[in-house]
Amino acid sequence: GHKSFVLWFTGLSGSGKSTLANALTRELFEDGKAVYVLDGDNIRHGLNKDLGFGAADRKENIRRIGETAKLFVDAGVITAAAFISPYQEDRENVRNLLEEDEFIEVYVKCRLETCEKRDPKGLYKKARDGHITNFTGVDSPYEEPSDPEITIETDNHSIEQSITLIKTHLKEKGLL
Ligand code: GGZ
Repeated sequence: GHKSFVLWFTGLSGSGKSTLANALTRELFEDGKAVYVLDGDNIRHGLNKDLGFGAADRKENIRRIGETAKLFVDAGVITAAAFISPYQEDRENVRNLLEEDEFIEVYVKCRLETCEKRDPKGLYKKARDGHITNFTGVDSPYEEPSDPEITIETDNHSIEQSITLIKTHLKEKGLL
């Protein structure tokens, strides 16, 4: 068996969290690891479909995801969680659920302008036009991590470079 842990990807919508989480876990899977990705597709449509995007719902969203990630780690699975998770306090609470070396915060840093240009689902446009409210970066805050284990600047790094950075960190920590 291998050591399991949570890679917690935080960043703006369109920063590349899910893309990185999926690309990295694919590689780990091919190396024979037990991996799983928690993201909006499997959490917000299921367990958390009762939650919206106000501050209290986002907090509860992250709390439940943290507890879920802890269960996966207990089950021996390397878990990648890809959520905006805009509040420092909520991320700290998840960190505190886990052992010191089991929570790796990955700040997927990307200029708002770049995320907005990518706008893969057209949500920034909807937010700017007032069709969606409480949109992160537009009319809802994003609190940058103050001391993340890893920062990836997706404006400047390719997916492959980013994965290499993360894997290098994990190897240095003896986790891979
Ligand atoms: C932010 C929203 C919103 C609002 C819908 N604000 O780019 P996406 O589409 O695929 O990822 C975003 C996702 C954010 O959900 P999270 O669970 O990661 O958010 S949080 O951690 O803050 O609870 C976006 C979509 O849902 N989306 N409305 N108002 N993102």
